[in-house]
Amino acid sequence: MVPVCHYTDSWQSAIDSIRLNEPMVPWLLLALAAAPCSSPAVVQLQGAMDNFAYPPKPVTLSPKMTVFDGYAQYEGAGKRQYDDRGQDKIFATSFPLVARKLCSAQIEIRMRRKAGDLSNESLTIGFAPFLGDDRLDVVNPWAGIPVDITDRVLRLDLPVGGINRRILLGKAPYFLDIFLHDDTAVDYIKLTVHYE
Ligand SMILES: [Ca+2]
Ligand SMILES: [Ca+2]
Repeated sequence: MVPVCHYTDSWQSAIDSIRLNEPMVPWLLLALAAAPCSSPAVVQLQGAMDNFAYPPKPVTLSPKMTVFDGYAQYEGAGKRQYDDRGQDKIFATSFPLVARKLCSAQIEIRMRRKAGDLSNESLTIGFAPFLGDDRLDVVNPWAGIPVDITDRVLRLDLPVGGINRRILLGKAPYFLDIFLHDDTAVDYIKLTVHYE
């Protein structure tokens, strides 16, 4: 017989007592960790898979991404949309999430840089303004890529424990925020998740 896990009053009150800025206790980290994924993939695609074709396609910005200092300080033309080429343009977008426990999450980003650019680019993924545990991942998407390679598809598996913590314990609305600084054009981004 398959055991069934029910929330109990004590379990729920324990969750209610935890605030997002407090250290996580080991049993809660375990509860939020990924389980084996057998459910169908749920895919969100932003932009269009059209090889950076003009015109630019709109990004989606969460309320917190919109006011994030690192983004808000850039004026109109300094903000990049999908398929928006050129240098020194900040890119940001957000994917809406539902409050349902995930067992896997992956993003796929097709990106392009100027030939020969020795990039110090920075890709940040998490929950704006990306403080503490809300910064799930920070990478240089061009690290280790030869300078004559201008296009690549980056796939990243995201830490689902950190996402579950936000969407199950935090306050709505829930968005996964993506922030890219600042010489990389983005063709599209695909977010693929599996729910438990
Ligand atoms: Ca730059
Ligand atoms: Ca595109």
